[in-house]
Formats: sequence, structure tokens, C-alpha cells
Amino acid sequence: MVVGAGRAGCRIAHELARRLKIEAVLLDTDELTLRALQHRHSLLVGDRLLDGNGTGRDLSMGRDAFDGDRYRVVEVIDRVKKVFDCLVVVSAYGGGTGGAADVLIDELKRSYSEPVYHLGILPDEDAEPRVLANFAQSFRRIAEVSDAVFPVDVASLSRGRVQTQLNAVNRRVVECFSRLLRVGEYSSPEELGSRVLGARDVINTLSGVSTLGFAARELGKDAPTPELVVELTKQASSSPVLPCRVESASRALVVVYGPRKYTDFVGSIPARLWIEENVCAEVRGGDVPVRGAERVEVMVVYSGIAESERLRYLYALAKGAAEGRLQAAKLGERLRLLEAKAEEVASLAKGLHSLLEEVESGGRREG
Ligand SMILES: Nc1nc2c(ncn2[C@@H]2O[C@H](COP(=O)(O)OP(=O)(O)OP(=O)(O)O)[C@@H](O)[C@H]2O)c(=O)[nH]1
Ligand SMILES: [Mg+2]
Repeated sequence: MVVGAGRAGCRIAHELARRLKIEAVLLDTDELTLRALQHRHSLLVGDRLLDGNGTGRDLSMGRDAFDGDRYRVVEVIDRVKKVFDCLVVVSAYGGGTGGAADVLIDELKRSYSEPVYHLGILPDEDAEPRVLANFAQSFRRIAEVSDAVFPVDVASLSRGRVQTQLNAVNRRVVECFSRLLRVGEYSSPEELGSRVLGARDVINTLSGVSTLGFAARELGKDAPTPELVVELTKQASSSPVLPCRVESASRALVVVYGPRKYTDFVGSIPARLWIEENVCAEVRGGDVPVRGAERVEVMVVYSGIAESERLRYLYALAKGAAEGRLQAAKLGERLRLLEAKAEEVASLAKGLHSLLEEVESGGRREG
């Protein structure tokens, strides 16, 4: 069950539901956003406080809006669907409405026993200071109440200026996450491989900061090989929707999609082994045979991530913005980057120096 909150959240949730043919509930404080999407199940929240015009990036208004409408939100969800494996809330951390998703998630945790995950759009570094400041406040709160969070770095999903490419970013987000939400939703025996993953496997993998990556290769006339699957696994692991050190994750899940001739025999086994040896120890793997497949695809999910330089960087800017010193924070971060580069150069120079010494002493010996 997908729940969108605020403009970005509603737009992405709407697309996810359409792509997956599942139900979604859209919640916003802005009547225009909801009207533009014409989704079947929408609710204008906080309309008694805010007259339906959004919060104008005011996080505390967004929180009041959700708080006052806890009961109505649950009522709508109950009306739409009674049985689901988990709830996925989608929103932008920087919105006044989307950033208040922690209040919504808090209510969902009280009302349902299923896990609640958050898919969050990170602000880009050139976002308006209020959007950045909202992120500084909302991220921790949302992460604390959710069973797992998927922060999405929009810069990694777009080329060039982010703001002009929101539709393209949304499409990429939907492409990636619809794969994950489809795990365990098999409509015919044809989709069942010899290693089948269920919703339980996903739930047992997810907790804390999580991310996913994706890689595919057209097959042409060639049959897939274990080497190719390992290569795609590496590729997917190096370009997740949140740039991070995947080795700092505590659990992983990998799914291989391809022709049944391959998936039934070798399938995800080499991918799982590679992750186990090179990334983290707890790995679940499965296969989805695709009829008439002309490509092999690999999806990796990493959860319990402890290190993401990108998240740290955006958070530092956001804290600067929240304290009214965004420019100083930006300069500080640039300085950090330069220092790291300088260290790199220094260690390169040291390496070069000892190499030269070796060559010289070798030369003296020969002499
Ligand atoms: N990926 C993506 N980001 C969006 C979209 N719309 C807005 N954003 C980003 O989301 C952040 C602002 O959040 P919104 O979703 O517009 O705000 P909201 O949750 O509706 O909250 P308020 O309008 O402030 O009450 C900014 O970082 C925008 O760049 C979208 O369709 N896709
Ligand atoms: Mg809005």
C-alpha cells in the first residue's frame, strides 16, 4: 500500500500505483496538487487550518495538519484496502507537507501492525534555503519513526539541472522502486523461479537507512553467464539511488531477472556469493524468470547503511541553512573537499617519493 504526502510524494505515489496496478492514497495540504492528479483516493489534509493552499514550506503547519487529521487518514486507508504486506510513504524531506511525514508515519505505526517504510526525495544542493532547512529537521524524525528509509538523491538520477527534470527523475524513481515493491507479488506460476523471494524476505532485509541499485544488459544472441551477472551486480552496487559506501550496510537482497533457461540453474547464486564475499554477510537472493527475455537485469538492495558521504554533505548544508549560514556551510564543505583532495595528492606524492628512492637505490646497486 503506497501513501503519497505533499506534491513530490503524491506525484510519485500516483505513478507507482499506476505502474504496479496497486492502490495508493494521496494526501496533501494543497488542493491544486490533488486536483491535477485526479487520483481515486485523495484527501486534502489540514483544510480547516490552511484553506487548501499548501503550507508554503512551513514544516510546523504541515505537522499540525497531519496531527489534526490522523483519524481521517486512517479512515481513507481502511476504506481503500484492508490487507497489505507493508506501507510505503513517499514524500520530499524539504516540503512543508512532505517533511511532516513523521506525524503521518507515527499514526500509521499506531494503527497498523505492518512495517512502514519511507521513500524520501532529498533536496538538491541548490534548493531554496527553506527546503534545505526543512530537510535538516525532518530527516532524523522520519528515520526514527519508520522501519526503514530510502533517501533518494535526485542529482544521481538526473543529468544537469534537477528542477527542469522532475518528471524524468520521477520516472526513474518509479522504475527502481516498482521492482522492489513487486517482489513477492507473482501473478502466475510462470513468474516463479527456482529461488523465489517473498515479501517476508524484503521485510527481513529492511531496517534503517536503505538503498537500491539496478543494472541491465541486452543479451543479443548470447546466453547470460555467471560472470555477466557478477558484473551487473557490481554495477548496480556502485550506482544506488543514494550514493553510499555499500560495504557499511548490514544486509542485502539481490534479484536476477532473465530467461528461465538461465535463472532456473545459475540465476542469482553468483550475485549472492559476490555480495557475501565483497560487501556484506547477510544476503538474500532470488530469481524471476521473464518469458522471452532479451535482457538480464539485476536489482540490489542494501539496508542498515552506516556511511553515505552524500547524505552527510547534504545534511551539513541543510544544518547551515537551518542556522541561517548556508553560504558559510557551502564554503566549509568545499574546503573539506579540497582538504581531502590535498591529502590524496600528498599520499600520491609520498608514494612517488618512495618509488623514486627505490629506483635510485636499485640504480646505485647496479652501479
Ligand atoms: N523528484 C521530485 N521532486 C519534487 C517534485 N515536486 C517537488 N519536488 C521537490 O520537493 C521539494 C519540495 O517538496 P514539495 O513536495 O513540493 O512540497 P510539499 O510536500 O507539497 O510541501 P509544501 O508545498 O511546502 O506544503 C523540493 O526539493 C522540490 O524540488 C516532483 O515531482 N518530483
Ligand atoms: Mg505543496
